[in-house]
Amino acid sequence: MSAIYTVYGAIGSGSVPIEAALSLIGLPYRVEDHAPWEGAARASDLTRINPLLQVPALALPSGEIMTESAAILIWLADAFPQARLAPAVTDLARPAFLRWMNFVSSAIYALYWISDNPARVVDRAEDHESAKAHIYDRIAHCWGVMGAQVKPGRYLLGDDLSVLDLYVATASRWSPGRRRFDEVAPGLAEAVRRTDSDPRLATFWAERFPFVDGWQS
Ligand SMILES: N[C@@H](CCC(=O)N[C@@H](CS)C(=O)NCC(=O)O)C(=O)O
Repeated sequence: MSAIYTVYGAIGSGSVPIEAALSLIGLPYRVEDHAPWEGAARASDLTRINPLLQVPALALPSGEIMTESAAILIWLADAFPQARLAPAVTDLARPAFLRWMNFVSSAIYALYWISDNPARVVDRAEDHESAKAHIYDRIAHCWGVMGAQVKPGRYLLGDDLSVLDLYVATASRWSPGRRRFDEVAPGLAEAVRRTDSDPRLATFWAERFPFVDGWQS
């Protein structure tokens, strides 16, 4: 048993908000990078951690493995309340917190299983690009739905940064990209930008999801 947390992840992937949360909480952790999208052979050592061959996963000091980004983020925030990374269970913002954490996971993140490799569900290669375009339209629509209903303060759920901010700041950079996110959910843009530029995360973002030229598209 190790006293530190192990994140199974990849640069720019769904492990990024988890790594950011661990860093803000101040927990000791190490990252084991995997790139499951590079093929089953490269990813095979991930099977003992996550039989779905996906990152992120988190190995707890107890040895227990968690998968599912939203569950991991909610658990971390709840297990370490002193970091104030989620509204408490009795807080009026808690229902919205749970709602949007699950929305990002199920309505948006889950779609990348298809868009990252349309051959999983679309047989004809010539149809893959249009399948991807439809999925990106759906993702933009979902961000728009969220943008129409969430009324941020300094951050998405009010004046405190929560793991929802870390989750959205990461996922909104995936295709169709932050520029389109800002177009469809303009009311969320400023709060998300505040998370991008949080000074406590500057080194972290540079290492794990750098804002390179053209990052918004
Ligand atoms: N439901 C999972 C989705 C994880 C996921 O789709 N991860 C991507 C990387 S960001 C992945 O590992 N893709 C490889 C694959 O699905 O084959 C979660 O929320 O953690």
